[in-house]
Amino acid sequence: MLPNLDHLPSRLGSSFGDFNGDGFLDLYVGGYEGNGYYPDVLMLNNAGQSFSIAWTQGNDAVITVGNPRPARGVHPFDYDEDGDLDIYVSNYRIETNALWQNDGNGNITDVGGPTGSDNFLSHTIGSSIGDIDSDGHLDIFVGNFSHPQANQKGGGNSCAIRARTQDPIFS
Ligand SMILES: [Ca+2]
Ligand SMILES: [Ca+2]
Ligand SMILES: [Ca+2]
Ligand SMILES: [Ca+2]
Repeated sequence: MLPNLDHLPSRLGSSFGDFNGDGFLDLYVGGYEGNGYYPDVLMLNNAGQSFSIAWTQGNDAVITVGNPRPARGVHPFDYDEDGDLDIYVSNYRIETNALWQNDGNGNITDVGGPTGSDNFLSHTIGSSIGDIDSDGHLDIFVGNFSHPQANQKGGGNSCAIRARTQDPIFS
């Protein structure tokens, strides 16, 4: 059984992954916007029997102050190559994207800013993960909404590639 979530039409992205490493798939559900803004939640799998909400996003928006950043895409991957799944979240309303670093037990901390992956001042619709430059490290392709917005990052086409370096930092 899944916990009930308010405002299901405002849930545009979600993804399964074993975020606490117990062998059971957990679920990260993004919260977008509608008649208000809705937080992302991380649900942990109770040994294949049910899911419980273990974490709820705070009101971390900078542009739409007092609300959670609105998510449109959820992309788990092990960005720091320590064996656990971290989560990249594509956020709208020119809010920063999140890169939730996992401590291995499903406790997550946003390192989007420190890692250079937050793609500040862009409406991100969705992203994709892959080793774009074939150096063995997973990179991020960030798909941004392209209405005229002089201060969007990513140059003329508004999309951006965030290539992971050794550190791990994205450039
Ligand atoms: Ca799990
Ligand atoms: Ca990791
Ligand atoms: Ca980790
Ligand atoms: Ca790469």
